[in-house]
Amino acid sequence: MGLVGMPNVGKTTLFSALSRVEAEVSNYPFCTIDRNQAVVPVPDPRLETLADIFGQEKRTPTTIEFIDIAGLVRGASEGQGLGNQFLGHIRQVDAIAHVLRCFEQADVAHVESTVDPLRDLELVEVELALADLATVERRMKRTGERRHQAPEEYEAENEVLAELAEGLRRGEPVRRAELPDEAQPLVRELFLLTAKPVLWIANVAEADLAGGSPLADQVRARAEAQGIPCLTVCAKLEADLADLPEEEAAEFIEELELPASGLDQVIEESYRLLDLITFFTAVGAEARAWTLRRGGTAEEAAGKIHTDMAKGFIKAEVGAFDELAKAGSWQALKDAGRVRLHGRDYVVQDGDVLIIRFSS
Ligand SMILES: Nc1nc2c(ncn2[C@@H]2O[C@H](COP(=O)(O)OP(=O)(O)OP(=O)(O)O)[C@@H](O)[C@H]2O)c(=O)[nH]1
Ligand SMILES: [Mg+2]
Repeated sequence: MGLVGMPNVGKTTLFSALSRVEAEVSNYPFCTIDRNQAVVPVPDPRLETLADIFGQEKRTPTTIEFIDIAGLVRGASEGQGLGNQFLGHIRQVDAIAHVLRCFEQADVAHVESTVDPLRDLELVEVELALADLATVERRMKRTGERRHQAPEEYEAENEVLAELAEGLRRGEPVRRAELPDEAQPLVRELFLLTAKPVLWIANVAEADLAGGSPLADQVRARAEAQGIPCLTVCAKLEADLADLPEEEAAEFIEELELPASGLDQVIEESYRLLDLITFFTAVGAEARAWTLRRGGTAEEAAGKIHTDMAKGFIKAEVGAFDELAKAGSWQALKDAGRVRLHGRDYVVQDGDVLIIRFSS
């Protein structure tokens, strides 16, 4: 997950809250030069229940990786700011969290002088679209050069590329283009920035968290119209809370009558956006949550745990978490006939508890 946005909108502040480490924060634009990476645990109450059922002390959540990317400015697609380098960083992430500044704070400079999240949103989207357009045009040139060798391939590919280019010239992200299924492999191959799934994060002042913010409302309305997930957080408060011991933070949240942790929302929404599912294991002394792409098989799941498990895969015993929680124990679930034996091609479901049988 990449944190993207204009300079001084609060990306690094949010990132340091996420990573619970102090990344460098300053009120000068471009303080993030190298990208920062953090591996963040994904909160999941099911893991606690599972560990209690199996009587395990050790609980290992699954994780998601966040990358704090430096601010993007007008002209980034042509190399302004630290343009190209950062666009390269965005290219490597699976999904984007676009942070939008909705807080006014006189001593924090805005590179465009005023606080206007919708303008910022469009500005960044246009830069990303222009960067994609350059990618598409380069590819068109290459495709064109092969026109005589493979005319049919050329035609098909050129058609898709032309359509992509047309939308991008209007500043429209590729994710909004209605492309035929045949176009998808090419889109994937091009690693287009605007094809990545995105969520918007309205970063508001602490005072606006409870009272509401007209600027965040603007962002939310736009998000709803475009079907994009949108969250409101106060990055600064999240960073402050992350520094407190857990109990104090919880008291603080209650006192201020804040909604559930904004950070958890960011993590959970990101996980959903990446289209990942969670499966569980509870073997030996450890209950553990694991990540799998939606549609992944039992064999792939085994491979997440250990390559030997995938290689020597025999069968998987599978129980659904909800049924297990109701049954109260694995044995009770078994007695009820709700533990199934599946082969390597079984498509793992979110919440499955797996016991893999394998030969080593
Ligand atoms: N009042 C207020 N200030 C904030 C909030 N979030 C960030 N800031 C301040 O804004 C300034 C910039 O924050 P950063 O997190 O460094 O911004 P950035 O988006 O990483 O900026 P670049 O790395 O330059 O692209 C810092 O002084 C933060 O303390 C917020 O929610 N409320
Ligand atoms: Mg930063």
